[in-house]
Amino acid sequence: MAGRLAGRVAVVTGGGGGIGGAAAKLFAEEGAAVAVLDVAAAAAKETVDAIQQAGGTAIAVTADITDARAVDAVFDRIERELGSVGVLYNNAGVNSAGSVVDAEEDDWDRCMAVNVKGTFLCARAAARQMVRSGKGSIVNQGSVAALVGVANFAAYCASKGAVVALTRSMSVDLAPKGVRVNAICPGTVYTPLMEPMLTARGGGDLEKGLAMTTAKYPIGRLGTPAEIANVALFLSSDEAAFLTGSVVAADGGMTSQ
Ligand code: 1HS
Repeated sequence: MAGRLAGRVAVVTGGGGGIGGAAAKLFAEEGAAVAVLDVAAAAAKETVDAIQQAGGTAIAVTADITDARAVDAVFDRIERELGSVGVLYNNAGVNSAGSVVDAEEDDWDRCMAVNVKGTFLCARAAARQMVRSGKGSIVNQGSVAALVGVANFAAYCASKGAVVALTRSMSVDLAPKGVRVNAICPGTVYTPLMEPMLTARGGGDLEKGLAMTTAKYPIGRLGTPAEIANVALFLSSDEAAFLTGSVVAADGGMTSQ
């Protein structure tokens, strides 16, 4: 199949929906064989069914990305079933609640475990395969919350700051081995992940929270999953051959004010 990811094996974490679902479908349209990794098996299968119905190649895989053994096992399975991983989109992430004054320890731990450790573990498993084949591209999901303070989002901001720093660290280590590592910092995209935060911002009113959030974006609207997936595709493809360690804001101007 022709396309910008023709012949590649791509893994999309959190591929069961939202930005990850859009990216998995787009990567498959561009010729990749896609492993849709999601903690929710039914969601991963839904994305895979859509890819297969469109004539693409995909498998659904499930793992808790905070568990090193589970991550290593799932990447071994992907290598056996599809071949050596050439693209990883580390999209999976969770939200957090509260400022540093009222954030709960459990919430902090979960946010760090999924967003930071999960990104590290998946990157490690993928990078080992990529280094063996001498090429690869890893795209990590940062956030505008890594670049500016977002109110009542302490753990999330900290976790995404760590993802950006990890991206730069990995890019330096892996560039000589033919593996590029970049990060996207999306502004808010309306997905289920965002609903609790938006509702809390609106004092319990989701619509009000949405309006308050949209007002932060010079472009006058929130992003769409497809818009972020397009950036992930570009960074994953050879069109971005000279980009590594780049932190790409895709935020409708939110961090430029
Ligand atoms: C969740 C996503 O990474 C965006 S962080 C929240 C930024 S803002 O739109 O509420 O200012």
